[in-house]
Amino acid sequence: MQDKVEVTKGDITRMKVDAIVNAANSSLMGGGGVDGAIHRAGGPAILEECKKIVARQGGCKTGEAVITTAGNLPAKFVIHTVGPVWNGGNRNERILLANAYRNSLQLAVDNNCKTVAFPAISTGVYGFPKAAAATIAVQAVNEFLANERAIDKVIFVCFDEENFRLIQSEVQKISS
Ligand code: AR6
Repeated sequence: MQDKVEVTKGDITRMKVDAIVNAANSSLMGGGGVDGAIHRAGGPAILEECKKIVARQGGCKTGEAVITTAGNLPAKFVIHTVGPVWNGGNRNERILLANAYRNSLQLAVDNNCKTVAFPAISTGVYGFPKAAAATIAVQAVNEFLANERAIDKVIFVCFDEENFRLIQSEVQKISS
């Protein structure tokens, strides 16, 4: 599995993969951070599809995921997932974060995506401690890949040095 997991530093909007994952919020109406960057770079087609999803199912719950076009981005799809807001750790945050990774990957499989790029979900505005988030993210992805062979590559795209270091160290653990 570990040979299917990569860590890189940079801007997820530039990734030429089947699907990039967006750290969205339940409204699916855009926001700051990576969400803002994806909508800005991808153009209005993404928000248009998000609005249709909202009309159909009323947004996206924490830990769940939805898929749209990637608009002008080099990726084919954007998978919007909602990570938990960190509230001290006793509000099911860890499970919900793992669910966000798992449900995003399942949606990727359901849409024939073989290469998927993730940002460090919940580690920005939502305040999830980065070290704990890195452990959960790599574990959830690794477990998923152990049971599902349809995914060829998962890339963690880290915007900051701290996440890059933490996630790389977690990936090294599963490789040793
Ligand atoms: N590429 C990759 N990673 C990025 C990029 C980028 N272009 N820009 C930021 N990051 P955040 P959250 C990293 O706050 O904590 C939004 O307003 C960033 O360094 O984007 O899940 C949504 O609408 C951080 O490590 O997402 C929600 O309301 C990581 O992406 C809320 O923020 C996640 O930070 C979601 O909060």
